Amino acid sequence: MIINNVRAKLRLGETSLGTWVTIPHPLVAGMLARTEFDWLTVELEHTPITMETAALSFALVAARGKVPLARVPINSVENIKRVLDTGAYGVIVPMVNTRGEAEAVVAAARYAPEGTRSIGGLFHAHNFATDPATYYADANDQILVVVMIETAQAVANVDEILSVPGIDACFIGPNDLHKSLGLPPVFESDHPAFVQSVELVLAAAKRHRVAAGIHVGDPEAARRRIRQGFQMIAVGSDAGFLMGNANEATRVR
Ligand code: 3PY
Ligand code: MG
Repeated sequence: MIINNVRAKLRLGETSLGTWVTIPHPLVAGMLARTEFDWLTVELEHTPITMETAALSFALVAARGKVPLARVPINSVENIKRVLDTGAYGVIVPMVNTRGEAEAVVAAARYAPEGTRSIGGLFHAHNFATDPATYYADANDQILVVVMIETAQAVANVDEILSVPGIDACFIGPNDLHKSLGLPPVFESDHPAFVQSVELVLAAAKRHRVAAGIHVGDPEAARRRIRQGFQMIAVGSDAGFLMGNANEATRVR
């Protein structure tokens, strides 16, 4: 069975770089899998990407030796089950605000005894280049479980959330976090409420030995976050890269 090397790296305290796949065609994920990104998150929260497109994207990314992740639309058993059963190597779950919600994520993502994930399917095993029996035996050691901390409530509850067994990483959504703090949504700001929230989450992640992650807008911000102690960094998105370069290309007149 293929090892989820992003989970392995994070457990060793190493840094891992990825981006968001939002354009609804598997070829986009497949192309990005030919870059140096370690992982690619298929974005199901804010895009029209269907399960079929997501499954094809997971397959192409895995076949190219990279780690396919899925951000689910909302924390539910159905969402988590479907992306894992169609071959994602991990889930990123938005808006996890309480310990109970974090426990529900782990229950949905891990097989018994750590959780209550239902047995079934074939695509998960194929993406890990193994058979279902081996997958069922090893999945709990390979699936990356990431909870998003992106509200003031989640920051207030961060110790209760991150102490739930079975969570590998937390991931800050800076836009939602700014909004929740009553600030305009952006990837980065110097607003003390935002800066302090980020530091609180980072310190809690260290205390509970889970990797800390964050979404940033550009490589310079990624370098800064890595120096600060973040391990799981998402830089931009496919659509952002496309529009950024397209706008740059028109700056000839
Ligand atoms: C946010 O910034 O709110 C995000 O969810 C980024 O992934
Ligand atoms: Mg968000």
